[in-house]
Amino acid sequence: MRLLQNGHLLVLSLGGLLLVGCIYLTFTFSCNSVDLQLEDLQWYLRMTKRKELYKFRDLTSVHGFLYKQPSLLNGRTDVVTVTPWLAPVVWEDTFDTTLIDAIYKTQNITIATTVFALGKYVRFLKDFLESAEKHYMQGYRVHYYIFTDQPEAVPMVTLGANRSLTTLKIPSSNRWQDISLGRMEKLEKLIENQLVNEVDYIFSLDVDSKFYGHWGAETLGDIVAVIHPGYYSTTRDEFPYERRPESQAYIPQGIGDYYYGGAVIGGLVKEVHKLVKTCRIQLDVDKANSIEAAWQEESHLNKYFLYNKPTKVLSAEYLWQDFNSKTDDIKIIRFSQVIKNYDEVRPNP
Ligand code: UD2
Repeated sequence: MRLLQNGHLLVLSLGGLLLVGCIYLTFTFSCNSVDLQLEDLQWYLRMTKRKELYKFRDLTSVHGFLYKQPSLLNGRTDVVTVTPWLAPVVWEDTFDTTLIDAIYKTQNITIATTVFALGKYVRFLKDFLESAEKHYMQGYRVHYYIFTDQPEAVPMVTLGANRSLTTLKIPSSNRWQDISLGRMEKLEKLIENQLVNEVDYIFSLDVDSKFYGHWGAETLGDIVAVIHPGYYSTTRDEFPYERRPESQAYIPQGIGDYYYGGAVIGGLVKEVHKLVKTCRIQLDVDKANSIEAAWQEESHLNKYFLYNKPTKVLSAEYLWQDFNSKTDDIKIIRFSQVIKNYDEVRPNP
């Protein structure tokens, strides 16, 4: 009798375990099918295979390398060099290029650099590329990806050692807003289809711009934003964030850190993928609701960075505008938007 009771108990326990297991599996699979699409899963597996991705977070320095002693008492006092969430804000005199290079050059990294040059914007490519070859990531492996509707118009610019260029043909649009907005989706696909296995970092840059000074590995970080030069001394309520609650880019008055420019997005390929995918999804929702954010993808970018703080912030030295005169706190202009006749270069007003 006692044996029979023990047997029942055993059967009941096993049955219970089986039931719990089934419930767990059903729950897990149904959750996955909602939250984790198959493509996300495949993407995750591909990324985790790249274990070396995480080595970039180690800032290993070379033994015996000599450089100027860093000070804890003397430094820039005219500008803020760290955000309230402790991400560095990169200004001249906040970093030592020789030390930065000693750290990053041992990492054997490749930096993808994407630009879009559609319609009349192909005219900006020559100055962009020639100036990049003088100032941008010198000594590092750089692969430019040029998205254009006119591959034949991509200028022949002599590239330095370890620098390469791929032209990717895409259709243009008769609305400049769509060109600017469409960059998120194109970057998402490029990263997924190609860059994930080929490069370590990526920068997406506006083509109607030129490099005037050093832009190096001090700009590398997990996820990197740039301060928009037009708003670095204004209050958050003056930022041109999207203010309509109907848009996915909505940021109410009274909140916000900085106003970031859409002309520069950078970071580890995995982190930039997360950013562009999130923004693309939000843009799709807005499109379905027939709403376009005030500053297109820049508005969505600002929303993203409000809730996913950048790990490095580039000061306005890294995104100036040629029509602005230099201010005292900007000791060097490194990258700047050239003056353009909007009515003449854009396909629509
Ligand atoms: C701002 C942003 C820009 C983007 C835009 C969104 C800065 C300095 N600039 O500049 O990054 O967020 O607002 O409204 O932060 N393009 C073409 N062909 C065209 C039109 C655009 O290739 O006919 C590409 C090109 O790479 C260009 C980029 O889209 O650099 C942004 O367009 P824009 O420079 O005309 O935008 P803008 O000046 O309003």
